[in-house]
This record gives sequence, C-alpha cells and structure tokens, in this order.
Amino acid sequence: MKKKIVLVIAFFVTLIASAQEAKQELPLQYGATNVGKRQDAAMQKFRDNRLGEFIHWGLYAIPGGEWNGKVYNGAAEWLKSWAKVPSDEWMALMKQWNPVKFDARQWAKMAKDMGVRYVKITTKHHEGFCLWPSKYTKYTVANTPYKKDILGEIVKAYNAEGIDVHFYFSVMDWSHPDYRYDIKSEADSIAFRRFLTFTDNQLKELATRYPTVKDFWFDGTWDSSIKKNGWWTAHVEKTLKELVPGVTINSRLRADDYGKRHFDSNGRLMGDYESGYERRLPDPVKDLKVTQWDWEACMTIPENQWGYHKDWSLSYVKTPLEVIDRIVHAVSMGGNMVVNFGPQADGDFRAEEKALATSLGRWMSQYGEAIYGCDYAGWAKQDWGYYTRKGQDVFMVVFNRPYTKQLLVKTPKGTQIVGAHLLHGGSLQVVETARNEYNVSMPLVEPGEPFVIKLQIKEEKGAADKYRDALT
Ligand code: FHN
Repeated sequence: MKKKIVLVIAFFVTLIASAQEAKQELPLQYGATNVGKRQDAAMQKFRDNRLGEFIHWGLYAIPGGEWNGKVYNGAAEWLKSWAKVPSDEWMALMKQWNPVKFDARQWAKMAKDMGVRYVKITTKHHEGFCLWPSKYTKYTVANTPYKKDILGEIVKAYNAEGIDVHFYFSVMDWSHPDYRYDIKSEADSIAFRRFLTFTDNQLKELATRYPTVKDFWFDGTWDSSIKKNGWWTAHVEKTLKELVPGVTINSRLRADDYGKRHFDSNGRLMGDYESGYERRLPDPVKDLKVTQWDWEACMTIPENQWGYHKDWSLSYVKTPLEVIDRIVHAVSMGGNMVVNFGPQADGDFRAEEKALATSLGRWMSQYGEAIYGCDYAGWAKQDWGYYTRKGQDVFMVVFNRPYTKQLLVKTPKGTQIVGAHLLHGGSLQVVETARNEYNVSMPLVEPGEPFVIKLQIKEEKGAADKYRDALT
C-alpha cells in the first residue's frame, strides 16, 4: 500500500515538473530546426569522416605576423588588427599575391597521405580577401598577379582524391564599408542590410559555382549586429540547404530570436553540429553531454596561429603525438577533429607542417580503423587512454602504459569481453577480475607508440550473474 502511495506521488510530481517545463518553452521563429542528430546519409558521411584538415590561407600569409619590422605574437591572420593597418594599405598586399609554388594536386595528395577525409578551406577570412573570383567585390584572387581561381583548383583536386571540401566563411568582413559591429542607428541598420545582401550573394555564388561543397563553416558571427539579426542566420541556413542538398552547417552561424548563439533559448542545438570547441576539448569524464549531439573541434599546431606566422618559436608547438591524442580524444566523445595548416605565401607548406602531416599519415594508415566511422563507446574512461566504437567493435587506444602491464577495462552491465587482439597483431590475454571488470594484458613487444587493441564483445541482456555481493 505504502509503495502504491509513493508511486502515485512520484507520478504527479513528474507530471507537474514536465508541465512546468513545457510552459517554460519559448516560442521561437528562428530557433533550432533539427530534432536530435540528423540521420541522413550526408550527415552520416560528415560524422564518419572524423578527421579533417583546416587551411587558413589569405593575404596575412604575406607579412606572416610582421608589420613594419615588428613581429606580433598574436594570431597572424589578425595582424591587420594588431598592427592597426588601414584597409587600403592591407588590401594593397593583393599586389604581392602570387603563390607560384601552389599546386592543388600536391596539397590534395598531402591531405590524402595524412589520412584526412575532408578539408575546410578559408574561402574568405575576416580580412575580406576571397580565394575565388567573386563578382561582388574587387578583393579577390582574380585581381592579383596570380589571377587564377584558387578555390576552384582546390575543390577539383581534393575531390579527385575522394576528399570532401568544406567552406570556411567569415561573415565579419573588415574590407566592406557596410559591415557594422553593432546597430545603433537607422543608418547602421540600412548599411548592415546592404551588407547582408552582399553576403547572401557571395554565399549563393559559392554554393552554385562549387556544387560539390559538402559543408559551410561560418565564423566571425559573434558581433551584436549579427546577434540582432537572428532571422538572417536562419535564412542563410535554409537557403544553403535548398541550394546544396545534404549540406551541413555549423552552429556558429546561428543566433535565435533573442540573439542566443549555438544553442537556442530552449537549449536546442542550432545548425547540424556544434562548433564551439576551438583549441580545446570537452572533458572526457565531466562533459559527456556532448555525446548527445554532433560536434567538431578544431585546433592549431602552435598555441594560436591559424594563418602562416614566420616565427613558430614564440609559442609551444604541439608534437605529432599530442595532435594524435587530441584526435582520438575527440572521436572517443563522438566528435570530429580538424587540424589546422597555414600555408606560406608562395603556396608551399612550412617544413614543420609537412613533417606533422607525414607523422599523422603514418599513424592513421596503421590505426585509422579506430577513428573513421567510430563513435563514443559508452564505457567508463580509464587512465591508459580512450575507447572508440564502430558497431560491435570496441577499440582501446592506449597512450599511457601502466607499470602493471595490465589494462583495466570496465564494461557496461551485460557486456562481456570474449577476446582481444592488437590491431594488425596477435591476440592478448583477457582475465575477468570482477563483475564487469577485466585485465587486458599489454602486448609482449610494445609498439613504442600509441597503439590500438580491438575487443570482441558479447552483449547479453539479462545474462546470468556469477558474482554475489557480500552482505555488509
Ligand atoms: O578569429 C578566428 C580565427 O582567426 C580562426 O579563423 C578561428 C578558427 O576557428 N576562428 C576565429 C576565432 O574563433
């Protein structure tokens, strides 16, 4: 009887709580459009790709962080702002834009060998210089000594290697007289409306000139002017999706009716995937909420240089192992990772980036099975590294070797480990030590680098439990 009363009370408490929750939902015209994760083939492809190459290339590659003899340590693609260079002076750099060593096929080959499945290329960064011959501005490759459509060459060459091309696009445009950081007057509002039309035109131009584009990744969308025009961000998402079937769009584009960004005022993700993890990653234990939506992180190789900077000694430069760690970390939590490159003004990559690409490629060719198409496994994180999962295959990516030579594995209820082997190697001993706890032995000959163990599992619901807890 007592139990029944408790159940009835619990039922009513839940009912009242959910009614209150429903009441708090704000009606939104420009909020999230998807319910849950997108499940169509294009989104699945985006997700399965997992590893991407980011490329920041623009006029900033020419000064490479130095202006009038002074080297600025801030991000090289922001040099115009650090050194307070007037727009016309900055845009005069176009006269020097002649990347004679640029070879799109070589770039695509390097990307392929590196193991990336997609590239994100800056069609236009904050400076406003366009890598395609846009007919809506004079600040494009067409008006440089080089003349050729760099973006077109990249799309063609990468697609020929089977690599998806994503377009980075900065809405904030320092070169445009109608751009506004905020709207404080009627005049601002009129100018900014003109700017939005200009941006619409450029986006339509990109979507129609390069119809194989798979994704638009927006940046430079944090200003009040954009937050006050949430309707426009929703309109861009809708227009691009009509123009390019299946296209994916990052959350950074979006603001809702109240100027709320990434997640709308009801807490729902806007766009198709979250893009807030920049040069950082969610905590693998505390931030498991991210496994509920799609997300993509991006990272620089030095601490904060996206465009080419001539002096990498000014900050810490990540080693290939650190980069690999971050890639696996992202995938283990159901995210993608994009590793950034900032090519030189002559169109070649700096030696450090080439070396990193080679190291990444070597590791990915050996262990990529634990990355591509993999997802969050749902198993409790252990100190030796990360789990990833694809269907029935669970992968252990081991970064930290324990002195015990035993890798502790705790499985979810009803999951048994029935075998383990080194990816491309022999089988490993598995000892069940307690309920849902196992020791997987380290390989006798250690690979000397982060390695992958593939587990064979059996998932049984309601399996007989051979352990009995002591009465305490
Ligand atoms: O300001 C930019 C920066 O230069 C770079 O492009 C990064 C890449 O995610 N996005 C902006 C800062 O969030």
